[in-house]
Amino acid sequence: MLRLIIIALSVFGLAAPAQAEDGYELWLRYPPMERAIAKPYRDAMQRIILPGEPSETLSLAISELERGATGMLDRTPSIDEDAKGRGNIWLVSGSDNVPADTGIDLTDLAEDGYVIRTVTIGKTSGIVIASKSDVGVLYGTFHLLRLMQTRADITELNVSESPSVDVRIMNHWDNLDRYVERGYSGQSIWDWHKLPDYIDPRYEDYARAQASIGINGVSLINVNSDAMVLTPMYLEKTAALADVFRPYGIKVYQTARFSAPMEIGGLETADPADPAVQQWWAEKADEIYQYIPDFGGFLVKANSEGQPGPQDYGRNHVDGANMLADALAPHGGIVMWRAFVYSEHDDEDRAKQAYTQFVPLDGQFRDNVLVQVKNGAIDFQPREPFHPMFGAMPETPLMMEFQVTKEYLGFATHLVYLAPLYEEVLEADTYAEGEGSTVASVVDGSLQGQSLTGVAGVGNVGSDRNWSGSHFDQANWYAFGRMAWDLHADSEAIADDWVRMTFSNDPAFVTPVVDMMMGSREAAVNYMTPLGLAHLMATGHHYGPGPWVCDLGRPEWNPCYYHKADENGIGFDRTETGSDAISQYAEPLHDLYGDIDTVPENLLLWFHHVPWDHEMKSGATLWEELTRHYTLGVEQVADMRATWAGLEGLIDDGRYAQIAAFLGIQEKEAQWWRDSSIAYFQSISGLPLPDGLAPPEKDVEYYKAISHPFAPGN
Ligand code: BDP
Repeated sequence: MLRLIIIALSVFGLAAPAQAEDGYELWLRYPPMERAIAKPYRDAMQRIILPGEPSETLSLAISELERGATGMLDRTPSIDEDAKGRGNIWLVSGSDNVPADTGIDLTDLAEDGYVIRTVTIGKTSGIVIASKSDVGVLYGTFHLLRLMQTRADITELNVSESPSVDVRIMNHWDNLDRYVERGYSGQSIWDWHKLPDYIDPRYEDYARAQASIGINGVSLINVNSDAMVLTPMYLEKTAALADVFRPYGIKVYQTARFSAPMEIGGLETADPADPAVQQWWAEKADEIYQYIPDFGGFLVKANSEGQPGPQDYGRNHVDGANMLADALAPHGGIVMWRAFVYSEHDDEDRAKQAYTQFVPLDGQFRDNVLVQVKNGAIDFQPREPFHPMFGAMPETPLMMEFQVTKEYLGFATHLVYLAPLYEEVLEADTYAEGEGSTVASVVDGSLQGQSLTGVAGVGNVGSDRNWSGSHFDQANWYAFGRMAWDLHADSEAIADDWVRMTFSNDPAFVTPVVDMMMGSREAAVNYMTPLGLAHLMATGHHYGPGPWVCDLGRPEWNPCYYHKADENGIGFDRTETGSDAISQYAEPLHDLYGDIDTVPENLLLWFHHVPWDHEMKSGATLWEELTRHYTLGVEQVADMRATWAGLEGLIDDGRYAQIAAFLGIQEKEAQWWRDSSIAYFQSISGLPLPDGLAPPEKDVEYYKAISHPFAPGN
């Protein structure tokens, strides 16, 4: 019987293998291992030991091991109740089932943590993958396979892993009509029209990929939400997706439109203080849990960019979040209330508004509310200082929101590996409780003692065959999961794993590609927004440069608002003489950022309006340095392209060629960014170009006239 279930799962439970090397298999390809090194891996994979009937989740772990072993080693391990000799892999779920005499103690592990250990039990030996839960065993299985995929030594394993945070969620910004806001990889993968009756096999492949990196939550639609998703018709569809995801340890969440009681409930108000509104949400929650007993909860964008919210009724974020939290609490659900708020009716520096609104509310949110904060105070820019809310709300759990889709970083075609950006933010010291108060320690609750914790990533998954719109953007999805699991994970080590799993273990390929990835984010900063500049992208779609845009109705939608270039200098004065945003940072950052001589140069223009002739650390003037950074960014992309050209033949031609073409686009666009930015800022500074610097190809009017009305994702 057991065997039958497993065979059935292997044959029918997963989608048919994709065509060769089109990116569909992501980092889970399992190509044949080089014969010369396969022996220890083959020896280790003889038998899977699992007493009794496996749960659905454990069956997935077994299928995955089979798939990995068959692909990499051309051997299918047998499945047994009892171990024999060497080469056993014990799958152990639950502390009570840990084999005696292994010394394995699961007590200190998180529920979904795991250990992987090489053991000898009597006359048998092999590898134990043990967790308190089935999904922990599945995570451990993926970890073991990763070690094999990356050719790690698996003869003396002693791995112990617990995730940094509880909720590790991908936020989809997908609309019900399948258009993906800020999506560059095709349509939404959720085919709402055909749900619940047709379950696209891709849903399961998606869940498998997410589980392989420890993701345990998915919010399905756009934060600019549609109340319809809470109607019975859509709850039934959502439930069908939840059923697919459940065995993979993934819960579904939905975005909750604050005005839903009016739009689909027939009420005249959505005022959170109104008992009828409270009752409507409580009943809605009851209804949702009838469809989806393990529904995760709501993600809410309220009173931001025109979305409805409690402030429409003179209430605040606490009133809104707590009402929804109360509705979900009896069912164990949570609210992720977004702090991405700013208003055109507020004259305060946009970078200050979220802190101003939220920090006074510290301590007032219910226990099942997470406040979800973007990594920076403006909006997913190539570089921003960490959001000053981190550390400033000791009584409130703050959830990190990263963007995985590259809205402001060149869409799908630019190779920009984002893990160094995530790492920079997570490792930043807030000084909230003295030195060493990193953002990571705020987010994981260790600094200020929050018990509910989470990390969200705005996803880049779509209907494109390669899921992410480009092969290298898969790395951002992958790295997001790995870093949500381990907030201290090393971005370079993740890149190394990803390259090996996705392409090849050949050092002649791995080393240069990892180097290229590691430098790629800084290259993008250089050719787009160097030295602390931000938000200079063209209007609306954010594709390409638009630093000259100054006339939009809402001031904070204009790039001019952010760079404030004039004949004297450039940059946003956020010191006491300006918006005083520096006062939102703890000491010594307040002073460090506030002083033009001590602020890190890569944030200079974020915090200061700086004269063009200001002397930089290099001895050059700001103007010279700015133009050099733009130029350097283009050179860095040209280097990436040259590196890639030298790798032809080391991987399959199909992926090689697409990446080569995309790097060509990136170089062209980096040049466009550089030339247009220099041309525009020169028209303001009136300064000559530094000696030896190539002038922009065209004049500024040429660049201003470029328009892309159909750029994607808008
Ligand atoms: C901005 C996007 C916009 C989102 C918004 C958000 O341009 O499409 O709706 O963030 O996070 O970056 O709510």
